[in-house]
Amino acid sequence: MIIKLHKGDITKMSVDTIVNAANSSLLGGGGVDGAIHRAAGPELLVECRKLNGCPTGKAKITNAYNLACKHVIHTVGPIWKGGNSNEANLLKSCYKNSLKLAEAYKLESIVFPNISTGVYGYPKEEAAKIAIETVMTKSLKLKHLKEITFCVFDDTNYEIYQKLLKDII
Ligand code: AR6
Repeated sequence: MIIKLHKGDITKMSVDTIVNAANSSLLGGGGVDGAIHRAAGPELLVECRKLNGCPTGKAKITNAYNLACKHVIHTVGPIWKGGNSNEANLLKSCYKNSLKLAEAYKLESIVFPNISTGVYGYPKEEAAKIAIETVMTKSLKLKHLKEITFCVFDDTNYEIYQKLLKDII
């Protein structure tokens, strides 16, 4: 299993699947969700309309249309409400359910954005710890996935991930 850290735009990544930090309507939005829908083209929204949304912590998969990857896994992160509203478990579930779905589709590579750390306001360091811990724990049991990448977009997340991953290694 290879775990990578990449700084840049997730929509440019040619892997089996990228993960979208969506909202429960799955009908697009701002941030990484908006960027993914813009780059994929309008057919992505047409497919998403048929999915009837997605609860927080769960994940659904679609085609990737004009993107360089093959699939998009849409997951819905929790909105940060101070930490006592099951946010940590829900965020953990986003990573777990996305990996489970990728495995079910026999995918070999997946890229995660920093789910919930933008508009949804999850504290970045806490979110990074959950992301890394969940992926590391789950990765021991995966059959098909060979490469998991954390795609960071802002400098703060880049520094946090660099430090946490270095500490683990
Ligand atoms: N590539 C990689 N990461 C990105 C990109 C990109 N092109 N653009 C932003 N990020 P956010 P959330 C990072 O707000 O907090 C949407 O409107 C960004 O720096 O996109 O889960 C949805 O529809 C941040 O670290 O997602 C929902 O309504 C991370 O992606 C809501 O936002 C997540 O920021 C979801 O909020």
